[in-house]
Amino acid sequence: MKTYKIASIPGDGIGVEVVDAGLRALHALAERIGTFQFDVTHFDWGTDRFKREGALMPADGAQDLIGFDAILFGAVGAPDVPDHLTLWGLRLNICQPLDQYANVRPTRILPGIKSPLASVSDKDLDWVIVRENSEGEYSGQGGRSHRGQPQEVATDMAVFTRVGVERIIRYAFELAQSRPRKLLTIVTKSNAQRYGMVLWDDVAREMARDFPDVRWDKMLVDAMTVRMVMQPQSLDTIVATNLHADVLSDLAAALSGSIGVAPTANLNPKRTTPSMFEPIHGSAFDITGKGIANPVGTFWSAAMLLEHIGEAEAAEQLMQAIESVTANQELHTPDLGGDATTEKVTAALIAQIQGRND
Ligand code: GGG
Repeated sequence: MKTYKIASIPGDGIGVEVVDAGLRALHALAERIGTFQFDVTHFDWGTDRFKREGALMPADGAQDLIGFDAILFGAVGAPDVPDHLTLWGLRLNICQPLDQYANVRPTRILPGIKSPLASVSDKDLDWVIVRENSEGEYSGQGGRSHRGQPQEVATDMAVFTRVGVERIIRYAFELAQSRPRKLLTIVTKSNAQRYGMVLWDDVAREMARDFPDVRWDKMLVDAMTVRMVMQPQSLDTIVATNLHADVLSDLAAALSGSIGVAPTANLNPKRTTPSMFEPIHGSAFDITGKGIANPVGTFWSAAMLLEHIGEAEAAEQLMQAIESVTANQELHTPDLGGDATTEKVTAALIAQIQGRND
């Protein structure tokens, strides 16, 4: 029997609740299939650790994750600690050292879920957003000086390297090529950002020559928000910078019905280090501990994890179970307009995996 080593990092807020649900789903699936199992190691990294020990994770914590087959992450962020400390102290402190440069965010309208766009059906909205995950506005370059003085200055540099841009645009072309429509939209702001974003345009044009079967077009990020809402069926694979895709993928999640169902893979496509899977949503302190967090985003992220480790059939089974759960309105959590609890949804998913539909 094959054993996969999984690092579990629930983090903050509802991350704890949804990662617990996700791990239960993964164990149930492994038991049902019987050819593999999971060896899970839990890491108590997050804001509670920050309050106790002054850091969300150990200084060389990313090194502790080397050797795992994958990481299942929950969420980071707390109401009483500045967000830039928590984000940089945990999530980015893992993604950057492990070079998880491709952040992949599929968006579909799952069965039983209604898009807020009145006339949009599930066939009209089937996207994958590829978020550059290592540089751009999240490079970590910048600073703040002359604090408190009128001439105080603060910068966050948007850094784009040819290596960084080429590898993410190549990844996006390959992904677009693997999907039936072979359609890629490259999002920039190259009218206003005339250096880094023009580099993106140049690389896209050069790279397109290697993918003659992929149709591609370019959009400015502001116009892209309009196209996502007005012509969702005109899009398939989308690639954008770290910041632009962060924003666009939240819009995409909302258009698919709820951010609670949206998944993410932070991939190291070269597989030199483990990749990390997490729901898009954050820690949601307003509902933490109430037992009503939507676990579907984590289940879908777990399906992406299975696909990544080579268990494609198990991933497919998990997606089918997810879709049968979302199809049942009684299993919708409050973010989807229902009153189901995390536990009820998780139990129903596990029953589906086990072939018990009670
Ligand atoms: N599970 C996703 C999460 O915890 N996100 C927190 C957050 O603030 N993310 C910002 C970002 O993705 O750049």
